[in-house]
Amino acid sequence: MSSLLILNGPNLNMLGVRQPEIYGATRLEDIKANCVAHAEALGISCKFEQSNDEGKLVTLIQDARGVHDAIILNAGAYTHTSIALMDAIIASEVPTIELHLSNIHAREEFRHHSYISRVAVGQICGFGAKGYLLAIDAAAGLSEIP
Ligand code: CA2
Repeated sequence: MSSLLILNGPNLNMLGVRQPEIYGATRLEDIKANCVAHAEALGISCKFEQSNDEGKLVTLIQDARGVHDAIILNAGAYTHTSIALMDAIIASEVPTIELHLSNIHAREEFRHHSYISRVAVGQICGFGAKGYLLAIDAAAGLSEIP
């Protein structure tokens, strides 16, 4: 594991600005800094991106093929709607870890279904901003998973 892509979907640029009771008070810029530092400590280089645009996320996932060893994806609300993101993950052949700040299974029914889960190696949710660091640890250990 030497190169990681961390992708964030729609509205996650609002983190720390609104709804801190659900998503926490940490801003996405701070999460990015913590991720880069944590990955570097593990000897992993890390690219961190956010987009509100489904097509841009699809392109970033496609472009990860042969470039990044793993993707950590918080697809935001596209998690529950996007066959396009699911297909991009399949096409990229890059092992992908699904991530959510909140525990989507304890929330509204419409958040319980994830198109990403069908194609992800695994899912981390409910641990807030700390989940990003847990996901990096999971990515670092991917080669140990049968
Ligand atoms: O828990 C997560 O990480 C989610 O991916 C966040 C998405 C939500 O649609 C998913 O069901 C679960 C929403 C991100 C919106 O983020 C905001 C942050 C601050 C203020 C408003 C929205």
